Amino acid sequence: MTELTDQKQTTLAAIAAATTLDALEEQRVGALGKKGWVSLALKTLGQMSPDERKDAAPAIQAVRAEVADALDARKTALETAALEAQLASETIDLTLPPPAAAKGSIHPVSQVMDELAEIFADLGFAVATGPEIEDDWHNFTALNMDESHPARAMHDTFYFPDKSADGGEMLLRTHTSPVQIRSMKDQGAPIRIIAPGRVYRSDSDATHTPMFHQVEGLVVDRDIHLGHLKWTLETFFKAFFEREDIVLRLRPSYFPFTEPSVEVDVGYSNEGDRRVVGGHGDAEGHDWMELGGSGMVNRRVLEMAGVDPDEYQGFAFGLGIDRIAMLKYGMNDLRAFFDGDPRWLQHYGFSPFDQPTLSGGVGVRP
Ligand code: FA5
Repeated sequence: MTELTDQKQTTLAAIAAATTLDALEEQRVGALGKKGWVSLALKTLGQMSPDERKDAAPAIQAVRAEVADALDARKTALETAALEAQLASETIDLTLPPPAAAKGSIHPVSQVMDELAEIFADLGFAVATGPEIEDDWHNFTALNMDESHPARAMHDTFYFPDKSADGGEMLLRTHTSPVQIRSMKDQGAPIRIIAPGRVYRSDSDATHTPMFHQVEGLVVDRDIHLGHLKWTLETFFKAFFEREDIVLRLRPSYFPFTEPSVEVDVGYSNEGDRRVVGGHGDAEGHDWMELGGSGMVNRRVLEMAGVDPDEYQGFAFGLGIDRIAMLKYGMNDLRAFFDGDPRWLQHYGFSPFDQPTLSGGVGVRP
């Protein structure tokens, strides 16, 4: 028994002195493991007489319990100390400045759409929208392009495999002009709207992308004529480019939905590799650039949209937003607009605080 007490004292001292879980495990195996001294002592009970066993058994069991309790207590203490040390080493100093991270920016196309809305709102236009997944009737037929019309071939259209509920073709709209039809059907005349948005054509090079942006303009009222169209576009471009020397050229053209139709060109000059709007396109060092199409709304279109063409006339225009953004902010490849390259966005993007306003300026440079 004395031997057992000595072994117990030695083991309890070693447990108290253990500083790692491994050292503690060594003590457990040495005492309570299969060949540990407590286990060996328990095995001696079998050879004892019943009287001897009566005294020895509770004594050995008491030693066993004492050693097991000491192991448990020391294990808990070591684990708590390890956790506290880890927590102390992993503190976060909230007073440190945040690490440098790329900030988001407003895409030039979104910024230009806001500029358009601001300028046209001042001229009394509301902003209208329509679906990008359109049916053949709104995109073509109601715009005076029935199924056999050759002008349909001018738009490289993305069609969907499934037809609409009434059996018509479904497609990605090829221009914003279907919003003219939807707005007139909804609101009737008189009407004054712009409709900015995405359009799709299977077309791609440095100045054409399969998805691009247009803004449609539509004014329908009594006694509207081509002079109103020219004044509106000139007033818009002067405000948009923030310069007075904007010269527009209206070039005779053809669109099935307008009659007469005119293509809108703006005079510009080259400064290095940048095109700068302003001046007469025929002047020395100048040229013309096409910005969009326009014209007087064809009376057949008014009829199809439920407006009486004997009472109302209108003009409409469709401008390429990406093109006017490139011209204003000096990018030279349209494809970069849609690459999502953070360096390009950082350079050409806008801060959310650069809200275009007529009083503060619609052309704040980033
Ligand atoms: C039209 O889309 C007519 N709906 C415009 C219109 C509206 C005419 C109302 C009359 C009345 P057009 O296909 O020319 O027209 O396109 C208009 C403008 O969109 C072009 O002048 C050009 O600035 C821009 N655009 C056309 N195709 C692309 C393209 N693939 N990528 C970028 N911009 C384009």
